[in-house]
Amino acid sequence: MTTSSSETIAYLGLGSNLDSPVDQINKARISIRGIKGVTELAFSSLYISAPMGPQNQPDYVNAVMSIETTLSPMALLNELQTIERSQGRIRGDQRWCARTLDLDLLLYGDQVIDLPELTVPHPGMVDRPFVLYPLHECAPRLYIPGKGNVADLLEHCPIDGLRRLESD
Ligand code: A4P
Ligand code: MG
Repeated sequence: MTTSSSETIAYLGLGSNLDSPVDQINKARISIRGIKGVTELAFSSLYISAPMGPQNQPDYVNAVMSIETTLSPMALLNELQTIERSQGRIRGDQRWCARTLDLDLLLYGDQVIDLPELTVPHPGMVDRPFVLYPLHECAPRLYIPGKGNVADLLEHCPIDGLRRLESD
């Protein structure tokens, strides 16, 4: 939803499976809150799941954060990549390899973006339990442009071993 004050609601996917993943996610949350032009609206529980893709890597911890932002989608992506780098993210040659931190721009208002560096809604998000479950927690009535309601998508997405981590 784009509001009249040019604030846009966006949804971010956070993931980590290296170097204390829970700490990595919590640290990233604090850094995202610190971006100028970003206000946190909601933060989901943390979830743990087996890796999608190559299996010779640790389990992932994932969460979803909703924000209100005055930044453009590209400016927001740049800020997220700066945070990934600051937390030691190294991009290997292999797709879907282990990482200290992965920050994905899942949704940006109701925009559909198809640029070489940015695809929104994030490709594959509607088939991934580790995205849909935390997203549904943040916004149970959300509509994903061109895809459907998060609640309906969740109903058709097997939970596939995803577990919610108890908060302390
Ligand atoms: N890019 C394009 N669209 C976006 C977007 N909406 N958000 C571009 C963020 N980035 C976007 O990303 C490669 C390029 O995608 C960026 O330079 C950006 O310009 P990357 O983070 O370097 O590569 P990646 O994450 O390895 O690739 P990809 O295809 O984005 O992977 P995903 O979809 O992020 O999946 N298993 C579990 N259980 N949990 C996970 O979180 N994550 C992955 C990675 C694999 N397996 C997983 C999980
Ligand atoms: Mg990614």
